Amino acid sequence: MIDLEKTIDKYLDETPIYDIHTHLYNESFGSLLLWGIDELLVYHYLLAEANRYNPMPVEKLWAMSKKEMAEYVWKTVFIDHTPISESAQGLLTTLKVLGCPVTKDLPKIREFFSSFSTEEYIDKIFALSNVKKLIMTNDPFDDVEFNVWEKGYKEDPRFETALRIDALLLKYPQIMSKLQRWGYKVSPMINPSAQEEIKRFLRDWIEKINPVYLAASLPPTFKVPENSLTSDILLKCVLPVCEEFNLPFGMMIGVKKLINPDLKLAGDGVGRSDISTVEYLCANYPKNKFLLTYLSKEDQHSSVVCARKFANLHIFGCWWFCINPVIMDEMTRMRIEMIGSSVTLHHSDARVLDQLIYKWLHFKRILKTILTEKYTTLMETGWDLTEEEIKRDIYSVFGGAFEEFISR
Ligand code: FIX
Ligand code: ZN
Repeated sequence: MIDLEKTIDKYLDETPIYDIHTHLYNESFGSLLLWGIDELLVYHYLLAEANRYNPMPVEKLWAMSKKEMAEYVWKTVFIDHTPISESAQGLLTTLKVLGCPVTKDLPKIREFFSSFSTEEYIDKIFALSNVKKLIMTNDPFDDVEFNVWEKGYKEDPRFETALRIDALLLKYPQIMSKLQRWGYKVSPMINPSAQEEIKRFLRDWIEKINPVYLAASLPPTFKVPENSLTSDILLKCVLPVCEEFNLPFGMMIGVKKLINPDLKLAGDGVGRSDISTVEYLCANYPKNKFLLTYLSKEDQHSSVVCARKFANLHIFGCWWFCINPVIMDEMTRMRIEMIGSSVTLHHSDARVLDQLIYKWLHFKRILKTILTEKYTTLMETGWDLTEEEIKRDIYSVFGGAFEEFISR
């Protein structure tokens, strides 16, 4: 008879994690790689929370230096109020695991971070979070990133790539001139020759950055098929190339961009989506593979039902407004109860390297309770559950199922 709690603790702690969606960058991307206390403090989740407690005129907010903005968030969220929100607690969890003094004295915290080089800090975070590798978000239409790919990219096997095509799908008229400047003979209408050029662009970037998948963040209104540029580009260009390279297309659905534009990155909202588009894609494009995560809590159940119907659909993560214990608990239970371990239960979506620590540790706390319950009822049937099977399950939901899905 295994010691259930000890075994679950062991493998939650020891199982290397494959973090399949982040906004992190390896060291060759320079200033795009964010780490340290000031970056942690100005994270857009915390900035939005500070703005609620102590709203600032928008011109004053964005005139602040990063150091000033960090001090505004620190004072507002951590000193003038109790840091009980998930993002605030997450920052403190990270400090604790790093061995940094968890003090109300911000200069003392800053002193701790000043003692690391970027290279040694990257190694430290991977070791402490037990993330074995992560997937970046690589957007060819971002000028800073484009220049790195042109001039300075150096591979670090811990940082894999994903080709992010939001602009191609959602802002084609605005980025068409860029494609033309790069030598792709595209036109306003997605006619057969434009389709070929868009496919050539996708093939060129797949060859250049070797992505694990293509992906886009999509609005709640995302619908295919429909008479739209998005639908035409997706169905006539993206999916054929994804099939050609056996790459999944990742859909992150439910973002209402800039419902409060004054908050910039912190200004996005959430909306309910319609699962019928995902059902249509999975059913009508059986040779394509799809990844899916919904932003709305209310859409989680339909995504699990859809995943149960289609083996070419892999659902993942507790995304953004779902990365809160109350929602992570509900959606993780739904997933395990309906599709077992054929799912990637979490991703960090980290924008600041240090966040890998708390985004995973806080999720593991939830998963420990759920797995203990599920294995207890399983063993009560008389099933002879082994330590190896628990190890296998945790490996699966921490990226193993994803690796199997992409290797098909
Ligand atoms: O589209 C995305 O990948 C989102 O995750 C981001 O846009 C969002 O700002 C974020 O970082 C959420 O965690
Ligand atoms: Zn993201």
